[in-house]
Amino acid sequence: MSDQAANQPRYDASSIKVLEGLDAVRTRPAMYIGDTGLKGLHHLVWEVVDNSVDEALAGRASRIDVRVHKDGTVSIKDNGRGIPVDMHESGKPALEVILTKLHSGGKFDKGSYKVSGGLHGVGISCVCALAEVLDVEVYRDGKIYRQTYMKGQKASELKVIGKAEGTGTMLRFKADPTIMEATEFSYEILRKRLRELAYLMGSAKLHITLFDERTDKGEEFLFPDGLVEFIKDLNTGKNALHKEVVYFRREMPSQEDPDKVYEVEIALQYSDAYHENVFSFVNNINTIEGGTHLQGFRTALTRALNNWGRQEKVLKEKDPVPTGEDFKEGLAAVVSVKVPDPQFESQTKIKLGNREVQSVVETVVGDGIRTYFEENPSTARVIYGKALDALRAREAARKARDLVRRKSALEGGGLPAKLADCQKGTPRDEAELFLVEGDSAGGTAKQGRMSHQAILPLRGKILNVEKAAVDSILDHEEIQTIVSAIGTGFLTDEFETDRLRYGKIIVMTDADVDGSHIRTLLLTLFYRKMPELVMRGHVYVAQPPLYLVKKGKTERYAVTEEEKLNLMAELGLGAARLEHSSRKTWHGRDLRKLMDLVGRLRGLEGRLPADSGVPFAGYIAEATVPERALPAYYMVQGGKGVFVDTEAQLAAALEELKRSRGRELVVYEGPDSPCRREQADVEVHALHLGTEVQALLQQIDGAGVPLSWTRSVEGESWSLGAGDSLTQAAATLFEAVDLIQKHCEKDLKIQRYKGLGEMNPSQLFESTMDPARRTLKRVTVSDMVEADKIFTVLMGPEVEPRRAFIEKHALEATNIDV
Ligand code: 0RA
Repeated sequence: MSDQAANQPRYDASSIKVLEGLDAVRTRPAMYIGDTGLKGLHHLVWEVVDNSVDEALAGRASRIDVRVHKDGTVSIKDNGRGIPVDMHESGKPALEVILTKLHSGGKFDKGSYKVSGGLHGVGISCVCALAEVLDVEVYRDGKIYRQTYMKGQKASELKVIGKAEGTGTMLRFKADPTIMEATEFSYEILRKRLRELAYLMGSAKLHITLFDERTDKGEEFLFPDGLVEFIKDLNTGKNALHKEVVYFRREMPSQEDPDKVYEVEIALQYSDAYHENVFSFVNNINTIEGGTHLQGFRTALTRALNNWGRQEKVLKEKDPVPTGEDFKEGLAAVVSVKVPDPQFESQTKIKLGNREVQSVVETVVGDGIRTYFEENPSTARVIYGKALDALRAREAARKARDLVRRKSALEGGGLPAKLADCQKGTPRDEAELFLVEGDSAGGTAKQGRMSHQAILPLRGKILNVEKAAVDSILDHEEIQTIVSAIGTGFLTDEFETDRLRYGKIIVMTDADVDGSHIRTLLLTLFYRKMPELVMRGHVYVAQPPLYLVKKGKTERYAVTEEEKLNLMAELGLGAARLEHSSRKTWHGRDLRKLMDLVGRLRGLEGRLPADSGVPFAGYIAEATVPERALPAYYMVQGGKGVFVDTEAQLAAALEELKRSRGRELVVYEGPDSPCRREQADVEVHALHLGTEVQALLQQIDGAGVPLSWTRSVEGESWSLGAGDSLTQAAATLFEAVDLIQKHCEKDLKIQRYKGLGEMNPSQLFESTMDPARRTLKRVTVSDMVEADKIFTVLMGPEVEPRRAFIEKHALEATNIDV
């Protein structure tokens, strides 16, 4: 980034007005971008991307390249028309108006078919307002234009900096940390949305790429078949009932206002799965709560299918008619609509409210399905057959359930014999049900529990509901037991929240492969057959400890590896004392804090450029006193490395070297360099950790360490020991911390638990069940697409994708479900 401080903005009357506009964004960021956390941060990216998408929708752009840079900036580059740079009537370049004026619609409105936004659509000026630095490049008229802004004000004039081949826009920015709580972009968040966009924009053939320089990871998203590919992706690993994805798209003018045009795009395919998987979008935004468009789709689908059934006499006069519920089984569908003036129902704006959209979608889907079935009768036949099966299974299930109810009414109470219920009269919200792996751990839990806690021991693995039909699920004894203990009944249409008997349902399994399998099976049951339980946050996973750390009479549990290390420090430190030759000493909590800071500082070593050979201790020793500013570059020449503080100094050093060589230099700048390292005259490594390291150094200084600690200084030393006696000496703080770590491990007893069964009742209670001491993980379904994919791959019929998935995610596999 250049020119950052070069030109201070001029304040004439008009620019003051502009500033007022963007000031509003800076004082109330949440009003414009939702929040200042991760969501808001990425909202800034979507704001820019939406503009590029608009160019693509107008048929003027075919690529969007998103890149997260090492310096924490993100850049979005497209090959659209480029933001106009000519003079606006205000006497400023149009670009400047667009970047500094809130909602600079009007003159710059890009015509009738701007459909993106709705949720986004606050304008790129908001991005400019909330960026510490924003660089913009416009490629237009054969020239490259460039300008820099800081916190919403221009920091340089618009300049031509070179010749351009095509047209387009590149915006690169860093969020302003004085306003935004989150400033680090997440690859996963970017990936998920860009992929979705590429599917939704498929028919416009938009090519999207994402690259993350921090990890050298990148992906391309190009789905010319759009929603059809989206559906194929959703159905990976499932057995499709018909080969071709049903697809149609239509534009419909509004009845009231013929200038308003709606666009409806639908893709669907049935598989032999037992659940549905439906996604809906309005103007490319995922409406997770659905709305009128989805309602229209469901109504029309049910009606069109039953009309076909009657017409073809597959459905006889007196037969029971399949309902919407029956047509859901095995359905994967994407409903994407473009609405010129979307109205969203709730605050969170994820449910479409426009009434007229329902009838528009009904018409399009009704016509579309009818035509499709006329042309593809065999597809209609299998889909209808599947719905009839679902109907019969539902009937059979109802009869079976009635039987079970009658039976349990006869037997009294109706609660399973294995259930050790909580005390009568416990308020429901306080009541907890533990589903425990194995009879033996179940027994232990029963002995250790409190009166508001119920225990249901489970024997072995429950049925995989992903693969089973409704009647066999109902026949499964273990599932019957679980469902009747919970009280609600199951299978969406039979589910009654009011009959829920516990506020928390807690899955408690061993921390091993079997345990994780049993946990996944249980969560599949809840997620698929009683999704309300998950949505309403009633389902939890217990966190049994992996370790017991003991010192003398003190016993503490650790759920994770990291917790174990912290505990070892905490308990092991005991009377340990660290002393500097200046007589300053640290012990107890102060010592722990110092060790933690030094540990975190060391953790940063691994994030220096891998091939740079920068000596970490040497880098730290360069820190200035007292600001702790750090050099920005490491330059290696003839095998000798030197640190260089600033870009200007680097330029001077390179210039000097060039003069002495009498020719252009070959410079190696890391693995992406065009030249081979061995051929280079000089290596230049940019060090990006400056601010992070600086912050830690300052915190360590703040812990009272003499400022000289970053270097080893003659006559200064560290010593450590316990109580009064100091027994060991170290030359540097790093060395001293190593020695203390070793000291901590003495006198500690560490026990590793292989399962719940290895604990006695009081251990199990205090580590895992006691509300005052335990940690529980609430199960959420934050990403339905990913969650569904994982469930399908892990639980579905196909072996090969499962094997590949497990290999790829060997380490995460135990945590995917929570
Ligand atoms: C205003 C008018 C025109 C295009 C744009 C803005 C525009 C903005 C962004 C932001 C990122 N990429 C963008 N691409 C274009 C219309 C330009 C014309 O009519 O020539």
